[in-house]
Amino acid sequence: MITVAKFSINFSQYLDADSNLHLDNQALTQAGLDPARLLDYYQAMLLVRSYDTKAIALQRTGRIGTYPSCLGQEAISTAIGKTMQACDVFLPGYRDAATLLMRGTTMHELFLYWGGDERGMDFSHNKEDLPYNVPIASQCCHSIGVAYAFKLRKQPRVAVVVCGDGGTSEGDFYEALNAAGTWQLPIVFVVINNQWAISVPRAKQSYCQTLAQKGIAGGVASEQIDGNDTIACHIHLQRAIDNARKGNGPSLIEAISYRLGDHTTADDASRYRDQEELANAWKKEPLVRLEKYLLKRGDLTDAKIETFKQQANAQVKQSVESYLATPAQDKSAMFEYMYETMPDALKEQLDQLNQNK
Ligand SMILES: Cc1ncc(C[n+]2csc(CCOP(=O)(O)OP(=O)(O)O)c2C)c(N)n1
Ligand SMILES: [Mg+2]
Repeated sequence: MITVAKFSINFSQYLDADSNLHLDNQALTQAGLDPARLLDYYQAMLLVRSYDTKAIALQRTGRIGTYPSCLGQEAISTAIGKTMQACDVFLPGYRDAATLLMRGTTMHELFLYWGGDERGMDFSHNKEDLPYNVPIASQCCHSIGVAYAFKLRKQPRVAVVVCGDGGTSEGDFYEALNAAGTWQLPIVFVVINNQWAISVPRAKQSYCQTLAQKGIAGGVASEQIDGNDTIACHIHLQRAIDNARKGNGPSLIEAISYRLGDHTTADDASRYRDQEELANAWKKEPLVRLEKYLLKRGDLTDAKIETFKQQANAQVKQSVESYLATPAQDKSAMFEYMYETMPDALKEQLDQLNQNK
């Protein structure tokens, strides 16, 4: 017997859970992570957390619908947005508000969407990014179409698609990996492994040692990183995106993180999740990890933190006010998005709606 193929999956972490950096300054500078850039990340994560907290409060008071919190995933999600170029295309799941915000989507737009108004997904900035995708992992197949178009047009652009640990069990995920590998498409797949798919824990999701190794089967360069380590997220995403842009093919990054909140506001995770596991996960969360590191370096002070928090909260408050002041669309709007020419069955329903007004 001979071994015909051998694989390994690397795991990378630079800023550990205790905020110690295992990377020399030269490598940090080479990666473009000077103090100003790291502070920019910190501020971005603060803003995302303030937005996320307010979104939950708005749901609790009946002013938006069901909402999926991104608490705990701020490092990987902001890094995706900050390492992509404006010309690239982002394909989100439903938990990727942080990336969309970094791409230029406004908070006002996100609140509109979660409030049931589809105009929120008609992005004012990143026009070619796709809207939130709720059917699990189908965005992976959409990313094949996007990246294939880039390749055909010979454009140096990259599609970045996110799915969850649960999403990696879907046929769409495997099919997309196979196509991306076979055609060597400019795609970066980011699997945000937050350890839970609603109430299904990672251990029951797949017998694979890593989710990253699923990419290897499709011929996609794959690795694992600490998704709560901003520095690892930035460096490895930048590398994968640059490679795809240069024509060096697709990559998959499994970002290890943790869903610190409920699955959505319609869930109560305390019914199925061990409180000790949750308490341990809080010790590894990304925002405080970066905060402690920047404080240690003297690049951040308690006074600056307070100012940044106030600035973030003020921005969120303003967006909430503009959202709440937006008049609702006419109910007929929900019939008008799907088809260029409305089919008879829909016309009938629209007529009924108008009669009942
Ligand atoms: C095709 C499909 N099947 C089932 C669901 C119901 N569903 C919604 S979220 C979810 C779990 C997804 O978990 P994961 O991929 O880990 O993403 P996370 O919510 O943790 O970010 C499921 C099964 C769905 N939305 N789409
Ligand atoms: Mg998950």
